[in-house]
Amino acid sequence: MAVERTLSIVKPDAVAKNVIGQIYTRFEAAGLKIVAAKLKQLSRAEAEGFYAVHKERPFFNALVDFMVSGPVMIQVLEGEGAVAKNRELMGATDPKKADKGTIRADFADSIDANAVHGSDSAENAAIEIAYFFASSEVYGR
Ligand code: RTP
Ligand code: MG
Repeated sequence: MAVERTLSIVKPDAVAKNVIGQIYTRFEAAGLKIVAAKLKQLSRAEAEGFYAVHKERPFFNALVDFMVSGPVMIQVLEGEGAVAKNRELMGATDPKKADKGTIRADFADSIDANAVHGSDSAENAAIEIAYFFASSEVYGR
């Protein structure tokens, strides 16, 4: 499997719960390397732009409200099959449906406050990484 990169966000609920380190430990234990990271309060415009694919969806305003409710921890993860591996670690969007032992099962409260974001394809990962990081800020291989 190819070494690839994915964009991960620890969302405001998990930052407020003080579990950034516990989530990072899961990435590292799965062989994913953190090659860029920043703690950031998103503006409304930044959150709307990031989730623009969802702008016609009924949950869009609630999603943006939530994403600007506090700082988020944004990172680039690098490793073999990083996109799928991160999605596996995260678990299903709705924590009630997430497998035991996944990040969302263990740290998320609801489908809105669901602890983490992860890119859903290598193509979107490249777009999402460029949305938050200059190439000079990513320290991968
Ligand atoms: P994410 O993009 O945040 O990693 O989550 P995801 O791929 O698992 O889910 P996605 O379909 O991309 O939806 C983005 C975020 O919108 C919220 N959502 N709410 N109320 C709803 O039916 C609903 N559906 C999605 C979730 O917070 C989800 O993470
Ligand atoms: Mg998504």
